[in-house]
Parts: sequence; structure tokens; C-alpha cells
Amino acid sequence: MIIFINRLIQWLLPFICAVGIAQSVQRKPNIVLIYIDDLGYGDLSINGAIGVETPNVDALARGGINFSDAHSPAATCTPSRYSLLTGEYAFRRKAAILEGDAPLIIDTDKETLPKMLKKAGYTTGVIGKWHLGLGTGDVNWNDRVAPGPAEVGFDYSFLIPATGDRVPTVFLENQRVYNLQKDDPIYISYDAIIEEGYPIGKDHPELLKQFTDSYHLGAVTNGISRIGYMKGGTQALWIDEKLPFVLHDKATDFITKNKKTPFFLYYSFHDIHQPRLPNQKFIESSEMGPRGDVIAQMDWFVGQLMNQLEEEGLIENTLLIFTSDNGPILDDGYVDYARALVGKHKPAGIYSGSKYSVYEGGTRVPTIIYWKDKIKPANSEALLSQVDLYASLAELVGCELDLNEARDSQQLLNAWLGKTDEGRTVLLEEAYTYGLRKGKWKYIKPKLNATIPKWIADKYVDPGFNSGPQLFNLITDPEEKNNISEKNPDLVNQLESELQEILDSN
Ligand code: NG6
Ligand code: CA
Repeated sequence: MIIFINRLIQWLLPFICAVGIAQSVQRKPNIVLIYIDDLGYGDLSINGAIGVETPNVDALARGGINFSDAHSPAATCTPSRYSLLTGEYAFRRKAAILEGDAPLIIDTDKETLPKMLKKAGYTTGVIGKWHLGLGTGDVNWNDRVAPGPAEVGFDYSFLIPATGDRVPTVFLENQRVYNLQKDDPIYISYDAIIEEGYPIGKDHPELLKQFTDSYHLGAVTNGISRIGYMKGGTQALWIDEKLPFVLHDKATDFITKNKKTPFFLYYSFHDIHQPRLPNQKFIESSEMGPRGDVIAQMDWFVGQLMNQLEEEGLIENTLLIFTSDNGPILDDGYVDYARALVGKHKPAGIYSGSKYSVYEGGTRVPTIIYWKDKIKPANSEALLSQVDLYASLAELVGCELDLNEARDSQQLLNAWLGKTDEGRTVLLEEAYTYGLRKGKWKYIKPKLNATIPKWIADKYVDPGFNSGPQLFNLITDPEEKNNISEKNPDLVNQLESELQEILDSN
């Protein structure tokens, strides 16, 4: 009987959400998710940045909820985005940073955040960085590239396929290369150098605007050498310094075209990821060199988007979420003097670690919810993960989830809207190993004899990698400096088994 009822509910769900819309078209808010790349907790002036001003984002934080303990699901991009869009922990899919020719890692029959919102009557769009793979392997970039965003629930897409530092350095609009000329087809490779392809940085340092480490020495386009090799598509190549303007135009078009229906815009910035090449307008707009300048650039574009929402009369009916996909990183491949010029600025605020790290700095990211006149401005210490946005937004739009849908996503809408400080009781942090937050405790699972990719080992290893278990009391030691695991063996065992239970669940 129960199975029958479940099936019936499952079958009826699209209709249930649809009836919801028919009754309340006007009341469903637009949802704009501004997803910044590699922005650290401390990189906003409202959170203590030194040497760069972020007046536009600060205004959102002052007029909305500014969270101090909200987390990206993981300490790198692909796993965080996988969790955000599926409501599932990334370890279930073994999600890790993908190359630019990797297949799509979201199964097309899986429920996703945009599919759920579509059922609730939303028009959905993704603009900006994707980095979840495309196609099924061996992609032909001269044809429609599928499966991709459309197959996982986006009505419109305009993508940076992977990262700014990976080929192909072209946009895809609705899964076709933007501005591709038929007589100049595109080929890319991550293994072998392509004959007659773009010159490579390894052999042509004289072509480079910004020097790089030994990992980004492939195809040179627009004076920047990237990871991977590429040939063709000359007219389609993006110009890094203009990239945010292109994304902004596409985002504003999407909003204008869809303002009559509720829309969901996943606006995924390239800033402040490497390579950091601010537009001329923003050069020296900070005291920190390119990394600070692209923070200022990002802030300006957020302000421009808010102006548009205001001008189009959409601001009162738009829920805005501003956050980042992982913690900050200074030097991550290109010589832009981020480390040398950081001065007193602390990209992760008081927290230890950075992007790639299981310490708080890896996942505790700036998080702001803004909804003009609908929420009371406040600061919130609620413990939250972006994996929870799925179930929480489903609640907001009146969509009931199927039993197996978004299984790791907790419905915490009241915490996101600042009505309570009660968030999660337990939070999983995914990085090269796992962290578990519970109450005041932070436990870090040991990862002994780990094979660490050489580039991580070279630069980013946290003290404590390959060490034993670590336990911190975040109330007295938010900086995770004092490992108290040896004094608390029972607690360590208990947290280890709770963490293992999550990892073993399937
Ligand atoms: C790493 C790149 C780094 C950056 C990162 C992805 C090397 C040595 N480093 O592999 O530059 O592109 O991937 O960043 O290759 S993320 O924010 O998309 O996760
Ligand atoms: Ca990132």
C-alpha cells in the first residue's frame, strides 16, 4: 500500500507543482544564484577584507542575511557544483576536478535543482562556468555538445565549458560553440599536442602576458597558456579581459526575456579564478594586484545586476543567493603576485586552510541571501551547506521531493531566510579527506599514505596531511590550531564512526 501511495505521489508530483503555479504565478519569486569562483570568506570588505572594497556585495549583506558558517559542499569546484545541483554529496559520484574534455558527470535521468524548479513553473538558465563535464566522451565541438545543461534541466545555457585555464577557451551557447566559423573547426586534446594547433606556452614564453607554472603550459590563446591543447575556432576564442562583460550581457538578456515568468538564473562567475586578467576598467582598483582587482570587478558586476533587477521592477520579487564554490587560493598556477601582494589581507578570514583544504577555510565561504523587504537584515551563525539549497528551495516554491531525490539535502528554508539560527546538526566537509562538524567539534578523518597529486603536494598541502586524526573545538579554537584528538579518544571514535556511516550510506 505504502509503495503504491509513493508511486502515486511520484507520478502526480509534476502536476502537484504545476497546480501550485497556476494558483500562485505572481507569488513565486525569481531565484538568482550568483556563484563566485574561489572567493574566500575574508575577501569581502564586510567580512574584513583589507586592500579591496566590495561596496555592492556589502550592501546585499547589510540588507539581507550575512552567514558566517555556511559552506560550499566541497573545497573544489566540480564536487561543490555537483552537490549544489543534485542535492547529493559529491563522494557518491566520486566527483573531482574535471578536465575540459570530461563527460557530463550528472546522470541525465537524475532529478536536479533546475528540473525541480522547472516542474514548479520556472524558466531556468545557467550562465558562466560549468565544469561538470559535457557529452559522453570524445566530444565533437563543431556540433551540438550533448548531454549538457539542457539534459539536466536548464532551458538556456551560455557556458565557459570547464575553467578559464582549460581548453577549449570558447563559450557554448545552448551547447554550440558561440561564434564558431564552419571553415575553422575546433579540436582539443588533453594528452597529445595537436599538430598545427595553437602554439604552446612551454615552447613560447615570449607569447605570454602572464607567466605560469609547469602545469599550465599548453595552448596559448589570448596570450595565456592553458591546460590542454587546442586547434581552430579562432573567431570563437574568448578574450579574458572582456569575459565578465559577455557573461553580464547574457545574464541581463536572460532576465529581460524571462521576466514575465518566474525564472531561476544560475549565474556562475569566472572571477576570481585564475587566470586573473581584470578588464582595464578595474586595473589597480585594489591594493592587491590582479587578485584584488578581480574581486573589485566581481563586485561591480554584482552591482550592475542589482541595478537591472531594480530597473525592471523585479527586485522585490527576486530571491538572491550570493556565494562561492570553494575557499580562496593565492597562487594557483599563474604568476599574478597574489601571494606577494596580499599584505595584511586574509582571504579566508581567521580560518585555516584554503581551496583544496579540509580546514574551515576550504569550505566556509561568503554567503548572503538578499530579498528586498521580505527578510529582516541580520547576521546568521547557522551551520549550512549549499547541498541544502535544493530541498530548501523546493519548500519555497512548494514542490515536494520524491523519496530518493536530493537525498543529502536538508530542508532548512527558515535558516536560509534568517528566521532561525538553527541549521544543520551535522555537516560533512569534502576535500582530499573528510571533515565532520558537529556542535562545537570539528573532526578530520586521517588519510594515511594518501597518493597526493604532485601539484597539490608541491604547494597546497595543509600541515597535518597524512597525519593521524584531528579534533578541534571551534568555539575556543576556530583557527584549528590545537589538535586535541589524543586527549579525547572516545569522542574521536564516535565522530569517526558517524562520519564513516555517512560515507558508507548508499
Ligand atoms: C587545478 C589547477 C588549478 C585550477 C583547479 C580548478 C593545476 C596545477 N591546477 O588542477 O589551476 O584550475 O584545478 O579549480 O593544474 S576549481 O576552482 O575549478 O576547482
Ligand atoms: Ca572554484
